Amino acid sequence: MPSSSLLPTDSSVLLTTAGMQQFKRYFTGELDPMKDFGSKNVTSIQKAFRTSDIDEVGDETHLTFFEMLGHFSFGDYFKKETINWTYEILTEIFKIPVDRISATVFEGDDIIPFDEESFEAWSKLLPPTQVKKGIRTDNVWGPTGAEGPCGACNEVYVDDVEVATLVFMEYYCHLDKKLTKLTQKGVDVGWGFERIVTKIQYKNNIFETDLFEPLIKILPENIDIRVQRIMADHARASAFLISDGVTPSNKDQGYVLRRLMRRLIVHAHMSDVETEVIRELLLVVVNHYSVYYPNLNSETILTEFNKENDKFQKTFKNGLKELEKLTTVDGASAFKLFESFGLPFEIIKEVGGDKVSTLTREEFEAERKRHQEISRAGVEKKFGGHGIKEGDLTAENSEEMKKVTRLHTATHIIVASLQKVLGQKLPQAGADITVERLRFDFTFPRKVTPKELKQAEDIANEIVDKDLPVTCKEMDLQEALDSGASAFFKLKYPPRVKVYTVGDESDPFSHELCGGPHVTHTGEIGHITITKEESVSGGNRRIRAVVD
Ligand code: ALA
Repeated sequence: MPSSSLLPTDSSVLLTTAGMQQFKRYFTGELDPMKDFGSKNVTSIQKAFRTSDIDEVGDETHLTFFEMLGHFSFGDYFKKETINWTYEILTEIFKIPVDRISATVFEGDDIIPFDEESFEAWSKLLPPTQVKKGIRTDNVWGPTGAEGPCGACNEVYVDDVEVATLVFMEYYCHLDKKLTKLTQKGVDVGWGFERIVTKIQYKNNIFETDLFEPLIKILPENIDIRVQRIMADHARASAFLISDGVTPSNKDQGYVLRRLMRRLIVHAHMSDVETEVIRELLLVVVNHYSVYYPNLNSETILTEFNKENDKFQKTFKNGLKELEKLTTVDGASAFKLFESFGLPFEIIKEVGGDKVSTLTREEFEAERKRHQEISRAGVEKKFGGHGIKEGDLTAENSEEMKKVTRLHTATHIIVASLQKVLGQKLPQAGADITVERLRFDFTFPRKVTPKELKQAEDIANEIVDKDLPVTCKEMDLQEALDSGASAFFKLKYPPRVKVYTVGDESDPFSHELCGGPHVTHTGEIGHITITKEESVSGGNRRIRAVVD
């Protein structure tokens, strides 16, 4: 199976962090792998991004963006096979001596029992000192802060580097952390590609492999090794994020990308490296990887980088000066440096020396959140001085209100249809509805082909024909986001929000935060026709459609 986008369709996570995410519903049995793949076993090489590792980047094994080699069983092979194959590939294919291999298995607790089967399987292959029992935090794998399939796992090490995790899916972990048994057993294996390459190529660390060598080579040798690694990692990660449709912003995925790019810019400045070198790094990433990832687009990547660079160059040097003047930096003053000069937390922490020794990421993020809430409260929606208004819509009279309401629900349905056709979440960047037509913008790196538009239009009309219910629930913002509702990129939301669902709530066709109003059944919309797809500024695409 091809890698899914770094922007997941499953909105319970910000970015794709593991190979299993695109297969969640095959593990739960909701979808049938025989029907969709002709097999109960699939493999993939998945693009993955872990914000949680950002502070570790610079050491010998951690990255933000990495490739995960995965193989998966949905109700087919299980522990013994997986463990034997893992051993076989390590020793026979990768030629790694047995004495350098070790594994950990779950010791058991009052919820999930000791993983005896794995323990025995490994004990047949490795000497007793190389098979260890581990605690829940290391040897049970499942979704963090979300729901999904989970189970006991084995960690596999070469020397003291973890190269693979073998997850044996047996439970579903609910939002309240309760576990229920899955109807079938599954396997989710993930290998850290860069780490195993390090071992196969007899290198000391990931940055010495041929995956990173072309990037490190561009950087002057006299720069601090940690900085070289951060720059190589962040350039690679930025190129991949941009190509999957992320643009820098102060929110969500855009906030992650912005920090990576700004850290690149400040490090280049402090190490006396020309900004041009960052562009070169980005281009090398494209050259190196585009055979495998043809959506890497040097033009889009450079355009986004240049825009961010132009903005940030104007402010960051003053920010650094300001930081110099401070004697101690706490969450509030660090946030001020971000707000006024754009300095990301990572940079403040890196260049602040003693004055930031007590500053924590949590403190900074808490301050950022507090400010977002204040500015949200200050936002006032402005409506025209005439006509009627309801929720997000305005119209001259009630007849027109009915029409714009149909167009409004059609917008949600077209967005969801397009996401299905393009196989990824499309960050939305604005919408405008008049009595004649609907129009909305979204971030996507290329033109949507006429064929794809037609497919989306067909899906949308199928949804209309099915006359599905459209329901609305009011809830707390966080609860809404946790329930997987899509949110508009640039809008600021109040603490209580409405979520509109098209279709059955247990498996909604569309699930969006929105002020309404909407039709109550999709059949009321009438036939949907997409009339135009075009490019607008900032890497965004724009779609117009009519209903009749
Ligand atoms: N899903 C497992 C991981 O991400 C393989 O480590």
